Amino acid sequence: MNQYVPPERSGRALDRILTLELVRVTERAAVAAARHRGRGDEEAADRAAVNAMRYELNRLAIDGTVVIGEGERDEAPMLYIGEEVGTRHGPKVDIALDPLEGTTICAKNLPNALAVTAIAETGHLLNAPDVYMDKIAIGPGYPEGIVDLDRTPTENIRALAGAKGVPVSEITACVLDRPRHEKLIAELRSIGAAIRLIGDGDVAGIIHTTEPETTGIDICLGIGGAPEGVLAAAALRCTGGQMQGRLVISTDEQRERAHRMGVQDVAHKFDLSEMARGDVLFAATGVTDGNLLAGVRFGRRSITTHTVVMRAASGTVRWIKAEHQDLEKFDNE
Ligand code: VTB
Repeated sequence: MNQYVPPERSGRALDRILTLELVRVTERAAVAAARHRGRGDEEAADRAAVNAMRYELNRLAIDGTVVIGEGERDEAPMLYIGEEVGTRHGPKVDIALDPLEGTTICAKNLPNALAVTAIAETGHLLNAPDVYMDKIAIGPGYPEGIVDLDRTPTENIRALAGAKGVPVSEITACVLDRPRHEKLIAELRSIGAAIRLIGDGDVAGIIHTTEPETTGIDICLGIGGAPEGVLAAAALRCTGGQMQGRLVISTDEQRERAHRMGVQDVAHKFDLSEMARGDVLFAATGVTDGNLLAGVRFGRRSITTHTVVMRAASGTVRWIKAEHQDLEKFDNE
């Protein structure tokens, strides 16, 4: 007879049922945001997603604390850092969320806006302040340490091309289209790499490195939001892949904020396991159409959503296409 191993000792501390429960959380946020798709109103889209995600999170049987959220308590009315969510009857967990990752892409109805949530055991997600983070990420299947934030973009791309067995010209790097990346973009182009310039949405960009055959993206690099970095790390923790991140601190106020959140060495280079450790659940639902996930479809009789949900302990990745029949219920329940 198999001996029962308590979850704490098996390294599978999160209830596996939560994995599927989490799908509702991102589904509902995505549907709410998608109603504002292409209407040019970023705030309305974000507000709708936040409300919907909070409603559904509070129905989960967890004793949860938001550690990556909509902002600090005084600036975000809902899903702020430190807010307690869930029914309070259940495992103590930390939550990272972005009800609408890519508010601008949603408002413009461009690709890859997502509703995203990750759950981890308490203390197992980096409590990143809302500052920038310099990031580098690649998908699974490469030797450990093949890329490194402390090497130049040229060195990293060459090493990756070597490991993949292709010329540099067959490597595509995903980079946020920002003036701060002018030098990075020029360097990548000078060595012949291709760049996928994205307007927003580097969580999706990093996840896209895990399926290069489908997305065409091999590596994601450059500076984006630190909270988005932790969310992306949670996803890579489930799928495999490598990632490093370093906070970009430019003022004393930011340094103090980082200290307050428990980051003592602000120049520290965080690796994947320092950003997301232990058992982690991650779910993302497409809001707008994207490379890996289709966006929400409003049909005559049902709403269709596409979600990917993953669990680090088992490495399971599930793609869930859901048809929600009862529109009224889905919106007003
Ligand atoms: C990125 C991007 C996000 O923030 O992390 C970005 O992926 C970083 O901030 O979708 P800037 O826009 O200031 O460059 C987002 O755009 C969302 O906030």
